[in-house]
Amino acid sequence: MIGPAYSLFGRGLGDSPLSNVGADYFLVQLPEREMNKFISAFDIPDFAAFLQEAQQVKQTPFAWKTLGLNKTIGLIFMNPSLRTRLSTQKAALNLGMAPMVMNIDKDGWKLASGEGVIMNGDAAEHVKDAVAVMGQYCDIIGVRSFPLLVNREEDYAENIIGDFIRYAGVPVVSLESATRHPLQSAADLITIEQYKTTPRPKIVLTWAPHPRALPQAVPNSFAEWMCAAGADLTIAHPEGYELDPKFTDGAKIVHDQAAAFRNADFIYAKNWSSYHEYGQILCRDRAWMVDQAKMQLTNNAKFMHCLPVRRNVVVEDAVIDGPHSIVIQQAANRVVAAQVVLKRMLEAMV
Ligand code: AN0
Ligand code: CP
Repeated sequence: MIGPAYSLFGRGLGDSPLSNVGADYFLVQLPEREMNKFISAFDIPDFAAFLQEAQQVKQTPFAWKTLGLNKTIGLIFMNPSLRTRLSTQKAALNLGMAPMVMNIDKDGWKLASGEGVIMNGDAAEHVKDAVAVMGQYCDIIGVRSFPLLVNREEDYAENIIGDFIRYAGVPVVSLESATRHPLQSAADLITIEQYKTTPRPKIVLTWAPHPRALPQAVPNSFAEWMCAAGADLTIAHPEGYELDPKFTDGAKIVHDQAAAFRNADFIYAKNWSSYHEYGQILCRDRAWMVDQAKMQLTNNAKFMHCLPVRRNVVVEDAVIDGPHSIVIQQAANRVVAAQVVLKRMLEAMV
């Protein structure tokens, strides 16, 4: 519902949803309409207004179909993607933009990075030059680059997206970086607002097993956005899977999954590898899979996952195919989230 009664986790429209993130943030905050990057929750200083815009975009997706006329977005992928690749193109097309997609890992030159590097190895081009050139062809650039999960300091320094911001000369959108996936989290926030039946629902982010070591980007980002929005967030995971505390300030952290599920309104499942024993798989206990028995403990909770998901490893078929699963609606909201972000960037250009 759009209107004066609108609220975000019980907060009024005039309240700052980011008031719990500390004073530093407000010092670096951009003016509201100047949006030259979208890499974290802090690039949305007005969650309630963002959600209102999302409602408008959902209702009338083609109302801004000339806003992006003669504007081009480059979507640069260093890793695979289904949803981000298609939903961001769809969002750009709804706004009248022309998308160009490049799988730079397969179709581009191998890139070097870092200052002063002597490029006598595999890399034919420096990221500095490649990104500056992309900026000549594009009005907005999106980039996906996963962490290598070998060196925590390197991954958490976010050098790749940092290089894009430094050298592109145009606004940059994260399509999932080493430590965050903000377009996913924005869609998750929109989805929770859409399906919540109480002002401040109980939201549970639960770790679930997976055969491969996965990034912490999705859970980091989900926690960051939910905490910034003032949500009631519980994070359940086996010991050793604590996330970087800078993302979880305000969340309750527990190791008893069943206890966490009690009275939950939303269950958000995701695997991640260890942050402390960086990139390691510490637990393979199948009991952490989300199944019907555990969902019975909840308050008829909606089931969420960012997808792609491994069925009967992360979540049982009966749950993901059941009446409380909203994973497809969640994926549909990726278009809405991307369209609000691109719309804001385009509006700041005119
Ligand atoms: C990725 C991850 O966990 O970050 C992408 C999720 C959107 N997932 C996989 O690699 C399976
Ligand atoms: N959820 C998500 O970002 O999916 P893709 O990796 O398929 O883009």
